Amino acid sequence: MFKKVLIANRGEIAVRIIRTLRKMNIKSVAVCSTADRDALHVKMADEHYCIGDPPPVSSYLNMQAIIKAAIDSGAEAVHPGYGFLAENPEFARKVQEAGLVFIGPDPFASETMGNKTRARKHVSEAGVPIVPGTEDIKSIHEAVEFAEKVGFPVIIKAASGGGGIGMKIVNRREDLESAIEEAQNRAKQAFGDATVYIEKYVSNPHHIEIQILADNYGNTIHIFERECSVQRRHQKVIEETPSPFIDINKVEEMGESAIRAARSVNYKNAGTIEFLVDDKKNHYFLEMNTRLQVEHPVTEMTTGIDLVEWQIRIAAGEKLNLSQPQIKREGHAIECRIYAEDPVRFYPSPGLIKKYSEPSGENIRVDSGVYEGFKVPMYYDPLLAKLIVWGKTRDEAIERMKYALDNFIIEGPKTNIPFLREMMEFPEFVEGRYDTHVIERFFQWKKSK
Ligand code: MV4
Repeated sequence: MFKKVLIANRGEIAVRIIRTLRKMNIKSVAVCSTADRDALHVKMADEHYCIGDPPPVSSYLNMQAIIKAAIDSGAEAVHPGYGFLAENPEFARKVQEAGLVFIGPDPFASETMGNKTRARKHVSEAGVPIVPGTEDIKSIHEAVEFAEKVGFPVIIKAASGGGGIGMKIVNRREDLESAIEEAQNRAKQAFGDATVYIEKYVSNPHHIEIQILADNYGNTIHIFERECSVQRRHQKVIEETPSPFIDINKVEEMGESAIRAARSVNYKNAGTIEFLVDDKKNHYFLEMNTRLQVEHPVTEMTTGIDLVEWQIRIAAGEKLNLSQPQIKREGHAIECRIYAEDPVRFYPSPGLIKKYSEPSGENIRVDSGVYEGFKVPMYYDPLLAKLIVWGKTRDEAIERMKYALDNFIIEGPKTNIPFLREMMEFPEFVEGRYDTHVIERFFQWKKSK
């Protein structure tokens, strides 16, 4: 096993990774920008290296500085967390070339999955259902032909995109040409690649994902699903497992698809396959996230599996000693993401945390990156903490979440806690009959009250 691991990240996920490193008796090395000298992950780590100025390009995206810190510290491996360089194949390659272990899949997997049309082709050839769609669009003629074949609405997506950035829904033939041009321009701006493709638009879908683990010896298992339909502007806000929308037979079917998708790129380590599920409960591959996800704790709370521990063990060459029938789950877990943001306008709200007190109690978990007196920098994602609760039933989990939200005190930055608390009373959420448009309907419900 490794003796020392560097965490190429910040905030709650860096703290989360350090916690498991400590449990495994592995020394932790933090990196930080000059805006994060007093950050919690720096205080928690056994040692730290300041790697650059506050803007991410100078620090948390600075591959050379991070790799130098890893070498100088004597770390044997690098855990990338999520975001920043986690899914960057060039970073994984550079880490490996420096003689270090990258705690994640080989660059081939992140490279293949990073290109959405390539990923679709790859998994579809392995027998995974995909939404009817085109390959990379080379002429407006191809686009028109496809849209007329499947019918409107269609959705234009960036081949180098993901996570909903640069998507455009088109309802009418006469809007298609200009929409493609606009999508190409945006894709070029956001990803440096103007390539787009078109899919049939699935209306009011569910966003459900499957967690997988794969070792270096051909063992690939799935660890059930997470329902992630509560999102706003493609930012997830609340996640839960089990999904109230699908039964265990459907989960097993999606689990099989997920394993096929992972195997198709010779996937190793922890990964997540995102699916759209339509009203008839057909599932379609959306994309694969080749990293640990923000919402991994709901899987941990219901299965008792420490996903970070398995990431490290797999990277160190251990065999998965868990077989599919051994993976059992119990009860229900819900995660609320606590953002430093204006709850009405959703603007980021950084600044000094004047008062901070976490809820505690049985079956309440808080994964936090902050503390009282910390000044939340303006340069990064405004996620302060994640609140995760477990209950024997979904109703019990919701009740516990209400209690926990009522006892989470954060003063200074504005937070979305009031929004989350109200959501726990929104009938559609409480009854578990929501889809990806639930937040829009929540605001209508509030207005009508
Ligand atoms: C779609 C879709 C409907 N049809 N693709 C959003 C995130 C990204 N991973 C893919 N996403 C979607 N892709 C097809 N063919 C619906 C979504 C989607 C969505 C779309 C518009 C507004 C909110 C949404 C929330 C979740 C998913």
